Amino acid sequence: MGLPMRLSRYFLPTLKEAPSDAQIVSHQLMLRAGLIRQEAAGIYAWLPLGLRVLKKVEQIVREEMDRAGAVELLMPTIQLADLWRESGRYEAYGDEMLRITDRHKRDLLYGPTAEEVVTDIFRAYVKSYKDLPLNLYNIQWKFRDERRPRFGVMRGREFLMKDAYSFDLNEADARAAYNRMFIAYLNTFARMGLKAVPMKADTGPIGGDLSHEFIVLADTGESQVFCHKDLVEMGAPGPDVDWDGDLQPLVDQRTALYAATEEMHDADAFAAVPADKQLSARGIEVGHIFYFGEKYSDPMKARVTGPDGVDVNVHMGSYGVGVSRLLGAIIEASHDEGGIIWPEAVAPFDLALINLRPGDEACDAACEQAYAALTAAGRAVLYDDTAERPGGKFARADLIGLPWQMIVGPKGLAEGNVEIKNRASGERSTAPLADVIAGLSAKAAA
Ligand code: 5CA
Repeated sequence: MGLPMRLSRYFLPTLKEAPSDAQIVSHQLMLRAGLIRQEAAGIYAWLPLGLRVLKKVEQIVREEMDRAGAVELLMPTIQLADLWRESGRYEAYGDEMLRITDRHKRDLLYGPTAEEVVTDIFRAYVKSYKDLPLNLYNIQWKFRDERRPRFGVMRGREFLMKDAYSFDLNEADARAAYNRMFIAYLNTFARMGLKAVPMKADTGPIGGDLSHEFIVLADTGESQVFCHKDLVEMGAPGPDVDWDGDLQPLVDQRTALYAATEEMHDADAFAAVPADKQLSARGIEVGHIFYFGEKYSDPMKARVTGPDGVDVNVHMGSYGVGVSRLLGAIIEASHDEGGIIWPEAVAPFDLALINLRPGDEACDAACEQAYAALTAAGRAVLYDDTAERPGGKFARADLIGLPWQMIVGPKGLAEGNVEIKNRASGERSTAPLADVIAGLSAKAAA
């Protein structure tokens, strides 16, 4: 659902050709379809169509976090260097951190992640084990001064991340929190039409000893992936899991199957996977979860009083999703020669309504009728009422990849018919206007 739009009044600057420095198909298509514009290396403006998709992806992430019991807040992009000195990460983080000085010569930084800030908020308010478990998340812009920003939003310098942080009394509870996020991630990516496989991972500068990456399989991915085919086919548990029950069996089911990236690869273990179940592919990391225990709570003194009256460090985990990167990943996984094929759940509009002859009384009347009726039925319609020639309209509709196209022209209308095309399958059919409106309206209700 969402506001409908007349293309003549919209801002959709599509390009015939992508700039030559766009190397991968998702980057090319995001530029050509008018989703983003590069303002500086790794820094993008989100154009109206891109923003609509970004918000939809963000909303799916939000809903699955909420379902898993996490609580949303919003932390600032600009953080105090002193907090990072407390955790010991200020020097260690290195050149990827964008450091800023304010007019009082105070050291600030643009947050690359928010473990320190969230721990500071936690310790200010939470003093008792009775307030645990707690999982706080936000969806906020991050900045990492990547050495090689590339592939558009895939490896940006400024990017949108969902980051969640769990606080628990002990390791067993923290592991239950970790498992909740693990399952929530499987559900999140499946809702976007993606096959994301969990892989045991390195913890890097975030720290800790338990970590999984979630990797979307795509030929242009930066990670080399070795995994068991069944892991890819298994799908997500769905919304009906018992969030307060023991999720360990569901997690074990997946982690029992071999999966690794190039860095963590164990060739002998992979060789033990039956030959017809071996999958060597490439992939894109869209999420990364970490359990790191007391790594931040100890130096930053995030403590609660336990049931026995003794103060203890809380056990923490952090859970990231690359929200802006997901747009690139979805396009890598879903496109053809004509352009993007948005999965329905994240499409910027539900359908393109294409008027082949604006100014023709019958065409205009039919389009206005469809526009009003479908909007009333909850469908988000992008109405192409521009003066462009039919060929250009068809190419643009394919490029921007809305799930349906409804094509209204004088010939068909003379017999009371319009054409409907499914972007993904390419299937076309012709039917009376009223039937097509009813059919598309029913899809919204379903
Ligand atoms: N603090 C932890 C978890 S909240 C953290 O920062 N993890 S991370 O470094 O793995 O980042 C989380 C996710 O953000 C990654 O899985 C990836 O999908 C996305 N991400 C990381 N760096 C970039 C980047 N330069 N451009 C786009 N997305 C990125």
